[in-house]
Amino acid sequence: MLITPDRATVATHWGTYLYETGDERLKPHPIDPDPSPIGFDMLAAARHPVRIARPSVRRSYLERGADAGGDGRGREDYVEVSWDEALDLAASAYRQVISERGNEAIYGGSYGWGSAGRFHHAQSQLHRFLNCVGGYTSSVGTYSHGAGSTLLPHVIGSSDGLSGRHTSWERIAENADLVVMFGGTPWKNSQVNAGGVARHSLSTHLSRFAERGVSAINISPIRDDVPLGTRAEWLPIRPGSDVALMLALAFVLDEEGLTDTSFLQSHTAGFDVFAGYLRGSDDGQPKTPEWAAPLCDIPPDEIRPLARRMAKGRTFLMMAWSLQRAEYGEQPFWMLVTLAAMLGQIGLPGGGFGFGYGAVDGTGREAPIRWPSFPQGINPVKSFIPVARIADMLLHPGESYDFNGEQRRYPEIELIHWAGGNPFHHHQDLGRLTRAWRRPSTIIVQDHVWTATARMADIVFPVVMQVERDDISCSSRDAILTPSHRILEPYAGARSNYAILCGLADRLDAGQKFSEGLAEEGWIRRLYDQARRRLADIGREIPDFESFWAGGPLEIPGGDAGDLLGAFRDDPAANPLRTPTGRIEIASETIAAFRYEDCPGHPTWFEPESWSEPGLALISNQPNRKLHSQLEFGSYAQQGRPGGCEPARIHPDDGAALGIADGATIKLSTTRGSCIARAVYSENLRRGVIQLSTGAWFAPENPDDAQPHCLAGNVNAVTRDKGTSRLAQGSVAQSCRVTVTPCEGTLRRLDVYTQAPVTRPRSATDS
Ligand SMILES: Nc1nc2c(c(=O)[nH]1)N[C@H]1C(S)=C(S)[C@@H](COP(=O)(O)OP(=O)(O)OC[C@H]3O[C@@H](n4cnc5c(=O)[nH]c(N)nc54)[C@H](O)[C@@H]3O)O[C@H]1N2
Ligand SMILES: Nc1nc2c(c(=O)[nH]1)N[C@H]1C(S)=C(S)[C@@H](COP(=O)(O)OP(=O)(O)OC[C@H]3O[C@@H](n4cnc5c(=O)[nH]c(N)nc54)[C@H](O)[C@@H]3O)O[C@H]1N2
Ligand SMILES: [Mo]
Repeated sequence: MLITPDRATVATHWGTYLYETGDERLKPHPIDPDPSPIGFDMLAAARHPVRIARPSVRRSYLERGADAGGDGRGREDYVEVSWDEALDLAASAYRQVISERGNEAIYGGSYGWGSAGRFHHAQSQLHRFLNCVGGYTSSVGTYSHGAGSTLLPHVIGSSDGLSGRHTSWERIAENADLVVMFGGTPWKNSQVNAGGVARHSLSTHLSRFAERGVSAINISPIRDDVPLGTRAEWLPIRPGSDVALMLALAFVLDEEGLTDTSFLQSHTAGFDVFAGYLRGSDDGQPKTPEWAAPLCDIPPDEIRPLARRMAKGRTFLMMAWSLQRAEYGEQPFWMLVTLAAMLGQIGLPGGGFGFGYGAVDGTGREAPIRWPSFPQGINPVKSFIPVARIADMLLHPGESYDFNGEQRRYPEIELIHWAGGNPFHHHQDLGRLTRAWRRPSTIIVQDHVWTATARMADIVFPVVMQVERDDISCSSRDAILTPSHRILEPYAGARSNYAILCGLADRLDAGQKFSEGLAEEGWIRRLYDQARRRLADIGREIPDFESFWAGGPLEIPGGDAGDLLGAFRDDPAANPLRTPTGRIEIASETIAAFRYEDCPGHPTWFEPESWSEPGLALISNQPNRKLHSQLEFGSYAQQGRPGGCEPARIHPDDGAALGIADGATIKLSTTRGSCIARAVYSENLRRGVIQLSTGAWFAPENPDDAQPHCLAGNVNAVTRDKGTSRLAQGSVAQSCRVTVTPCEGTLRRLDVYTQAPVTRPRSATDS
């Protein structure tokens, strides 16, 4: 076993922390100029009563196996069993499904963030195991930017500028005059990055903007989407209407001759097709500022000067990922690229566009090498779904649906295995997911705590937390490699994902294939050595594993991707884009040929269907005090829930009109379900919206309700489950309106954060 040094580091998705022997809390690591408080209480969290202590099986599943059916999920209690018993039960379910239905009947998408670490990455562990036993139905895309990552390859030939190869913050800060931020760059979101954060840097970048006098404009329903200390102008736009505003900006550029026509001619395709729509020769409606104003709630006399300002100097257009997590979510991204193309600064230093600058820390940084990761192997099964279509798949097996030009069929799923995600936190319309989830015959979940998803499983395997295992951390685009040390013994009977899957693979005759005969330490050393060799290949030396392990974060100077599409700008003939025309496709013949009425061949304004629902527009953005639902039971997240309720921000004028006082308990309802929250008055929100972030644990008052009422405030009790369009089928989490009413009576005590649903521990063994 690896030895933990006296000054240990813990490298998480929310930052790198320091632990010295005897400490009760983690401390910020000196390398980090702007640490996140999310991680300080991780040691206490690791000893919390909602930890899963031992393998547990839903009562009727233990009695009758897969014949028990799924109706008892979410309604029954759990019985603790030995590791051998639990693994044997899971292995026999696997054998039965594989022999009777084939591997396609296993859903292993297992979407979710899990924990940081190149080796213990839960999803990679599960995927490798599944590939070793014949494969599985997988998922493609993300909840983060499923619409964007499907659309952008049609428009610019890749997803550059979305999840990597961004123009760096430094280039923008040094060259731009004006930065327009659709959806802002919230500090709360830049606390995290998948795989780890060594140095949080949003604050540093924004102070450089201030020093150079770069103007920033925050176009968002929420003022503090740009940190309040930043000198940013605020245009409080109506949510879901950014395409209308951008069309009006484009209209002014076109009308006033401010468009870079030579860039459009040399680097883009289809502007004339789009211009017919913009000018109204197609549909009789020119997209003027007067047309857009009632849609986006920004007056024409603010839209016109903004278009002129954009054309005057070096302008960078940023857009948050959340804008595409909405009905017709492909359109704002396509329109942003179009607007940037009309300004003609794409590829110039600090000009052009990019997505997600505030979504996570580290946007615009590039790794020196491709960091090694735990190898998943190859999935022999070709069946997949767009990730956010899970409930559709379970409710409509065999039915056809459209996706990115293909007509596909949903597979029939008999077994679901999840490790490192919490679909009963993350999916929309959880009442619908509950009905869907009761269909398969076996559900296996690995987690460290009794999440809503664990409480909806048949077989539950307890997993060690990050502070209970060793690993190496680094986000895939960062340049700082950090040891993450084990500082606590595993809780009760918990095991690592690796140990659990080794046990299962052994029982399915795939043990050697899965482990290659290596113990955990062997894999960690192997991954480090791979990194060391890849770095040596580019002339960079790093110490041997022992010195790395005893030391702290290791910084290898990384790179900078240059300006997004810079090479293409310099010479489009020599560096064409991977689109059919080799150019930026303002209109796409490929997409037009799909004939999707909800995603035609050029950027188009659609009024969201959700606008016809009653109530306030709901913004279910990312939470400030946690990463999604993780550590929600811990003290830092719970301190953000005074009175046991998740805060929902609302403008005082809306509160007064609805008879809701500041601090009152409220109910948010739709036809799909409802949830409880506490009203918090704020003038940092535009009127007509309410903000309830994600992350509360799903705690339906009655598991039999078709429209669940969530007592903990999980916003997905009310949201809509539908695809962005037939093109990308992404999540539309942000398109929802809710009726808000005062909530009378006393609140029922919530036990999801304090109690395990295990009522009759059998003489449990930790073996
Ligand atoms: N309404 C609404 N819904 C949304 C969004 C929104 O904007 N609005 N955003 C969406 C987005 S972008 C995302 S990415 C999703 C996030 O959704 P998820 O990624 O599913 O959320 P997490 O809470 O991070 O879930 C991770 C789970 O893995 C567990 N875990 C952590 N480490 C390990 C490990 O090592 N092994 C195992 N086995 N388990 C581990 C944690 O305890 C937790 O239960 O939510 C989506 N849902
Ligand atoms: N602390 C913390 N940070 C996180 C996460 C977390 O759970 N906790 N999750 C991480 C993950 S998985 C992801 S994918 C990223 C997501 O990153 P984003 O998708 O950018 O995050 P959101 O918080 O959903 O949205 C950012 C802001 O967009 C604004 N917005 C919403 N709708 C509209 C609109 O129609 N128009 C305009 N102009 N603005 C709008 C909202 O005011 C919101 O605060 O965040 C990551 N960062
Ligand atoms: Mo995400």
